[in-house]
Amino acid sequence: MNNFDLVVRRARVATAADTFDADIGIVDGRIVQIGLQLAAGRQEIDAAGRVVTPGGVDAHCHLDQPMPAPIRMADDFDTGTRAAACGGTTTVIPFAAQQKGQSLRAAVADYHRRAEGQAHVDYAFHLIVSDPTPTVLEEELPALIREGYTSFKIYMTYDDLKLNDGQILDVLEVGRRHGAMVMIHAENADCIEWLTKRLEAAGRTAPRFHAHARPMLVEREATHRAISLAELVDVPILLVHVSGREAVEQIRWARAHGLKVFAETCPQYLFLTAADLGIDDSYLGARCVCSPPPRDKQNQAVIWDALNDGVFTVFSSDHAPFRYEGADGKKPGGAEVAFRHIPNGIPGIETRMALLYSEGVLGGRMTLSRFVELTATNPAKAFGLHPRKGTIAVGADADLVIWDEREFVLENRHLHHAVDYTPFAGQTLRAWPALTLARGEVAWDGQDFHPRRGRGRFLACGAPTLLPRAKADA
Ligand code: DUC
Ligand code: ZN
Ligand code: ZN
Repeated sequence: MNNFDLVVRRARVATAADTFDADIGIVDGRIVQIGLQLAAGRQEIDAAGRVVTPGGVDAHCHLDQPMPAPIRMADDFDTGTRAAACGGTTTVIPFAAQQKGQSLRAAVADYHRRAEGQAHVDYAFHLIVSDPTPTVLEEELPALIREGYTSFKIYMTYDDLKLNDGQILDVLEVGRRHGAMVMIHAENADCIEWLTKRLEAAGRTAPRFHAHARPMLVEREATHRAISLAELVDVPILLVHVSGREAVEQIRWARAHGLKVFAETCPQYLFLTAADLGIDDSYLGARCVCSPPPRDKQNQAVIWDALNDGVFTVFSSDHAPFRYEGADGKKPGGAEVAFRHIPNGIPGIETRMALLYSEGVLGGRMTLSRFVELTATNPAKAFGLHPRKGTIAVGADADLVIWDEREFVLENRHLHHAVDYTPFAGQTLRAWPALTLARGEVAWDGQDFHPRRGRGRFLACGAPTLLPRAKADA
């Protein structure tokens, strides 16, 4: 009789702590044994000494998020989680976004309808709080946190989402009282609007001017303000999509003062620069319009250093998928529009893991354990999914990636998202998943995607475990 449904043999297992050689025994989608010379499984996969990491946890991605017409996200839960699986990500955490005037409950119910029965890998939800009414603060948020929505994102920019400082304090207070993780998009909205109007008055509306409207100081100022507001409330925060030196300096300052400030960065700040938004007025630069914008090579180096020395806890894609051609994406209504009207965001859910593995691990910039920590273990801890997700351990879900170390030049035709471009085309990759297992099922075999809508299940999140449990309020 076989003990195991599946045995992954001769794996070079990498966790956030160690790298070691072992076989991995799987029953009912869970890891039940890790050891040498395990008994036979009903199915066997020979990893042949290749590196095996936990499946990635992409803790910041946008899928099928409602947008103002005519704009529409290209990826829904079907295509977005298909792309995730093919790129080695087995858990995604997109956002149930509250519209102003909408109840948070309604936003969550709507988002469940979009996800239900569609996903190929597991998913949890963050909440976006854009309208923190007394009902939201006192009733909806506490109840939703108890039900497994333990993180929310708030914005300091974007007219339809931004909160003022008083509202931010109110939301932070709920985070503190109920032990939730508050993610903050830190850019100063008034500075951006002031700069945008001046650029428009001067006729500077091409995509590349998006970066001129959002210089690093608008991120620095908002980052410092977010840190100060969190200090006032005495609550941990996670600053998302940090782009360069000035925000990194604020985070280092906060840490040096003993503040519990976590930070996330994304591939666009390592692999793109502002030049990708265009060096002339060509509209093609719209493909790389995202916020904060990519900076320059010096700032890329700052982000690499900060990834290694612990400033960053999480590496996410911020996948925000809009088509370039077609009227529902980067050309709203079919027109080449002024930069303020270009939907912000780039696709990256499928390329996140391979970019960091290639340039980080194989490029000699970080250890394999640090790669695992940033792409899987820490995001699982930050959002209360560890140790079920984000590690290779007995009892964890059998979400695994076997890595194939081979060199190729990335093209959009290699990818499985529903976007008509990748901003990372032309990058030389040195690795790609040879196999992705999602709860013990082959989801990607190195050549083909193995679809099963509904394989992905909703995960209720627990409390973040990056820090010791906070003391209860007296
Ligand atoms: N910026 C965001 O804040 N969210 C989605 C994409 C982007 O560029
Ligand atoms: Zn954001
Ligand atoms: Zn985002």
